[in-house]
Amino acid sequence: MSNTLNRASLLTFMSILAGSNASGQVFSHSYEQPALDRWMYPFNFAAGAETRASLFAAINQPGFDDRDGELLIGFDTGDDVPAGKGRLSYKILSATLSVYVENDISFYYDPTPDPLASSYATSDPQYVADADPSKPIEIWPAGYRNGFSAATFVESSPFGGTPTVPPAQAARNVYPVLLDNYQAGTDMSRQVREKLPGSPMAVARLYGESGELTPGTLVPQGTEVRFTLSGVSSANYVYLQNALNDGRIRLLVTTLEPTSGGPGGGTGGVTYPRIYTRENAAAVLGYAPQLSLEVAVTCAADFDGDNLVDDTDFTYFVASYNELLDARSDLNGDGVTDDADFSLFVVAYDNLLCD
Ligand SMILES: [Ca+2]
Ligand SMILES: [Ca+2]
Ligand SMILES: [Ca+2]
Ligand SMILES: [Ca+2]
Repeated sequence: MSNTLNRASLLTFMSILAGSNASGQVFSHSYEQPALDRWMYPFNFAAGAETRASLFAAINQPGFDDRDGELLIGFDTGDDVPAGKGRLSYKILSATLSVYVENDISFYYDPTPDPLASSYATSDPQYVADADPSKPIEIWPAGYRNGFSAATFVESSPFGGTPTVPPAQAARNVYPVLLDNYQAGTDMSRQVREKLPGSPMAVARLYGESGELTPGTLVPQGTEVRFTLSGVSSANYVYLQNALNDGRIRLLVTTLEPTSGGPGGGTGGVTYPRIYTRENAAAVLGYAPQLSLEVAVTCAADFDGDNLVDDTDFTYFVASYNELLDARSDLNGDGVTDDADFSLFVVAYDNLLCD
């Protein structure tokens, strides 16, 4: 009992101390436009300079990826959140990425994941009907091939390797990737035809001037497409931590909303989202892709970034520990939270204050 009281008093004292003598620090920044945005589409001949990006799928069309028209967005964060502190130092307190709809009343708002089988051919025995109109807009980590990486792929870099003549199935240099805790990845470009299970990092919620749109309604021009990147899965959290450590966040905005007849939608008109890029004249009006970030850079066991390792952090730790294969409370950097991490947590908890 007296121990508890002593600890409580000490905690109050240390909280005051932490405010003035913090080795840990919280960094907040809002980016009004990205360092790069690039429509990833085989027939884009204005690589990086295009003023809008159409998001659509070419499902089961030989020569094309299912996720065909995508938007790669990159923010360079090193000037605002110091890079190179080691993955475990980065605690994402909040992160929101927003892009804005360029076309008017062309697709419906779907805020919920659809079963993958709803994208199968209707003749497929596993096919199920989509319960709500359109497909959600998704965001994925970026995977690379042909020697490219987040450090080397710029918005004017080539779309893909062999085959060099579009369309270029399985050849895009940047692709949406499904990661595990160890950051081994699967290219999800052909998720439908390969019937790959796996969810995106987040699906978008859509907002207009008077709040969130009503699901199932047509989406007006200028609508905010908002992705909440805090509370993402363990593997995606590790991806974001690594990105902050490298000073480069790269993400792909995609959808499985199908099209036919190319970006113009053929004779049926456009039925998929188009997104403003930073090169669009409307970008100066606030329609460029944007990122708001609040990140604590602190000791590994301080999960809420207040520079103390206390009961709040213990509660957070236990949640990951109970999941076993969860990397969000990983303290020794092996990609899982287990007894080895618990031993490290106890030491940090006893120390209370981050260095
Ligand atoms: Ca661009
Ligand atoms: Ca749907
Ligand atoms: Ca803490
Ligand atoms: Ca571990």
